[in-house]
Amino acid sequence: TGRYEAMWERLNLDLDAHASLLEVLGKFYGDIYMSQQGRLRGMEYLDFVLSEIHGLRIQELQEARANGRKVIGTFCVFVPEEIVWAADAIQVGLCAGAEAGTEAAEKILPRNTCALIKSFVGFKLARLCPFIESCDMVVGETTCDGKKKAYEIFSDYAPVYVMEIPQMKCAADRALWKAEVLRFKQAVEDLTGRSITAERLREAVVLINQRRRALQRLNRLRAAHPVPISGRDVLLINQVSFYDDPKRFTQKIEELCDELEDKVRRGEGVADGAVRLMLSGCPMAIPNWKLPYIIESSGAVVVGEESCIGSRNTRDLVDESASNLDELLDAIVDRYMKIDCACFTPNAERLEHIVDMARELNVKGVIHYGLSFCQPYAMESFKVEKALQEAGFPMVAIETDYSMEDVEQLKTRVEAFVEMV
Ligand code: BJ8
Repeated sequence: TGRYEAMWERLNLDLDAHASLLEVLGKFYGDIYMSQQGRLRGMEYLDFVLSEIHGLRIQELQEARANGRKVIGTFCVFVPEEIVWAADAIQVGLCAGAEAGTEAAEKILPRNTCALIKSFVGFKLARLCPFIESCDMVVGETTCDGKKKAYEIFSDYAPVYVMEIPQMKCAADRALWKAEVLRFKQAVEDLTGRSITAERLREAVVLINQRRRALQRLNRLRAAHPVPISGRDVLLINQVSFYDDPKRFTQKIEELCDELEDKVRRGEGVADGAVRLMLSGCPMAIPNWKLPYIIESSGAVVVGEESCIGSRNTRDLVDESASNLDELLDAIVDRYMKIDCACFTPNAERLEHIVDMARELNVKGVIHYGLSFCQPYAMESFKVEKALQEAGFPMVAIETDYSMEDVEQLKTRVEAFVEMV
């Protein structure tokens, strides 16, 4: 880490607190990831990317900025990434999965705010995140009330731009969303000084679709018995997809999938005899690996994530057949309108997707994951449970945050569920 210290100092990080964060993260990663048996060759790339999380990738962003490119940070899969790449800017998903900084966050936010929100505010206030410090624009969105109001506060500390997200899916909502996509396009063009042409937008659509296709392929391979890859490895892959270079990442995941295909052909898997479970609910931002680790230490294996850091972000592609700028923008608008976040009402398609996934992946049960104080997902979990029950899948709802205090308690609940299904 010595060679990056000057860069972190330039980014105004709190060097001591940052050093302890990296130390904790490294230890946590060792326990949860490196301890797995028969690790896939393809995961070496992910190990490398993670070991360089605040190093090499930040250096790349800094170099890009020195060459005049802009960096745009996001917290939600609603932000149309294609627009950002088409303006030759770089999009990074900002992590919000660790407890560090919570104390600072609670000085300007209510304590009963979900951990994800406290985390992104806390990382900024405690000067721990080189990604936020590398951003020329941070995009917020009007999804849940917590985030919506937190961006107002956050805008005192970072260059925040807020997109309005519709709450329903009628024609008027689509029109609102289209207007918002156009307004965002203008904002990105203003920031970068580049105008988005049909040609560049199409290239960006293909670039991001390719990444989604690679992740779809990965998810399909998990339908195999036994499953060829652990759930926590796939979670990490999904998390890294938000901040790694998309082209390089896609190529590495395709290689990993080749390896998995061979494994499936040979009938090899991880966790032989483990109970197949699926996760559904709130996103697990990096480095939030708590629940999958607990599940996979309790005689089960996670074979799917119905989540924004999971299939909700990869399921739908943008139609590539559009021939001009307007059509491409419409295709983008339509693709993002399909997102079935619990912030929508009604949100029946999410229930269908969950049941379909449970069937396709042949799971024994579903664990619904809610972050404490997250109302949209907590409310919706009742409907999810009912839909799953009717389809013959048992579900347990687990609510937690990022602290490690409840690990034993969660383990007991997960073990009881694994035994029951
Ligand atoms: S599209 S899931 S990424 S909003 S956990 S902050 S909902 S109180 S994250 Fe999300 Fe976009 Fe929807 Fe996906 Fe609020 Fe709940 Fe916290 Fe949440």
